[in-house]
Amino acid sequence: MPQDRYFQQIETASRDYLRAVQSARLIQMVRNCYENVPFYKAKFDALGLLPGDIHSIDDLQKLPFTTKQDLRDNYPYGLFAVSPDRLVRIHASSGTTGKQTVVGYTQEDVLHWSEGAARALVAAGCTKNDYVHVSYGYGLFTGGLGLHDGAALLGATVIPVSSGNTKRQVQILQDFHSDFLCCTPSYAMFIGETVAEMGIDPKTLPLRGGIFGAEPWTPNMRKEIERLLAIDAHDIYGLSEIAGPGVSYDCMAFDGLHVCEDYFYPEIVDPDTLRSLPDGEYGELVFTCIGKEALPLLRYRTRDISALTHETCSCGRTFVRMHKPRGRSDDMLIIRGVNVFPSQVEHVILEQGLEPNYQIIVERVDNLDVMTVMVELSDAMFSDSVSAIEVATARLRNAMLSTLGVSANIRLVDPRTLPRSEGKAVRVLDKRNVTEYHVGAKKE
Ligand code: DLL
Repeated sequence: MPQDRYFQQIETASRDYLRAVQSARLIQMVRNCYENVPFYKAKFDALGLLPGDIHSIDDLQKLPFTTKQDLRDNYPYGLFAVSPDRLVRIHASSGTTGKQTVVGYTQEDVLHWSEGAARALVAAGCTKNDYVHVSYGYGLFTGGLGLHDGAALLGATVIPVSSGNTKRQVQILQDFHSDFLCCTPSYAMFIGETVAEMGIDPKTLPLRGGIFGAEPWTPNMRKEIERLLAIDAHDIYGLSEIAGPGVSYDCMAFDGLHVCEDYFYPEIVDPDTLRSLPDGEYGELVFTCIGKEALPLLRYRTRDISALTHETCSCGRTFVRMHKPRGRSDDMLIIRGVNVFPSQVEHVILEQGLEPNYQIIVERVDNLDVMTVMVELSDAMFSDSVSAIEVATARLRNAMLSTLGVSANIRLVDPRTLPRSEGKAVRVLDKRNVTEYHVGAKKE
């Protein structure tokens, strides 16, 4: 019988108990920030705020926000609260331009982060008897080492494959008896397609589940991965500034992601007014680290758009749940004045029975924004008549217009012709200002 939870007592604690833990940790965190990070001392001074003004988690809203720009302005180590002798790890989130965001961890921080990842694995049904195949990239990106350390803490057997060489991944899945696969959802799709290409029946693979995250993915994409790999596909969320994968995770109820709120306290705010929003309302997700030593961020604006619910989940966990992030306030495309999230485009594609292998290209022609959505045909559709493909193109064009409120050129392309990704999928080519970014994470 697999264990229900990694840390039963805290994951099912009463709300009162959780609030007591959160309050005690916040008070300590605020002191750490004020005493050890000149950036926060200056912010507190400007607000006329002292650590002693924070008595409980209810005082959170008195605290200043922190942004990615603040991290960049203090590059690389300016917001760290500990001396180098206490640091045991550095990570960074990659960028296509500009400076990376550099983050650091003490031994204790790595332990808390690993615990988040271990909780995610257990929530997906993983046990210490399982083999965990990690195909997230290892390196400055937190995916590989995050799931690696989480699986090791659980006592499972880690297979640290990293990403790339997809046929070899499939061979390892088969030969090494991998029970759980950890990678981005787009790479899971690619691995699933490769399984099919290699003529392997996915049901013959030992694989039982997958822990997929690092980019937004729709419920339909989950179904597709589950079909391709004959597994349960679980979501895991995180961001390097807070703790890499394991900040939140979904359980067997698949009804939102449980936030490890004993370490990372979430809020939803209106991105324009910064006013706190109640349960159920979508806005920008903000996290305050309440158990972190090296980089104790206060009210960090993630730019991810989500909503919270404090209702107890049917799985019994009491941790607040966040809705699947539906995009970012900064990956939102504005096409002829209309806000478009790449995840909405994906949703429409899947609704039309097409494959979630797509790319969105935005250009400016004669001062007008033009959006082209390229979608790969499945092998079955590829062999359809030209007129059937024309009908599918027209249907998709109409569906895009009615859902997004803006028209898009549709190009259905041959199977396996769009670039595949071993990490986060590059979904958007915005040629208007010549930047290229990932769904879910604008890389600057
Ligand atoms: O992507 C950490 C991670 C690794 C999470 C492996 C899950 C699995 P960053 O590179 O700093 O960290 O990117 C963080 O990715 O703000 C979101 O926009 C996006 N993101 C991460 N997980 C999810 C998810 C890692 N499950 C940024 N769903 C975040 C949607 C996600 N978006």
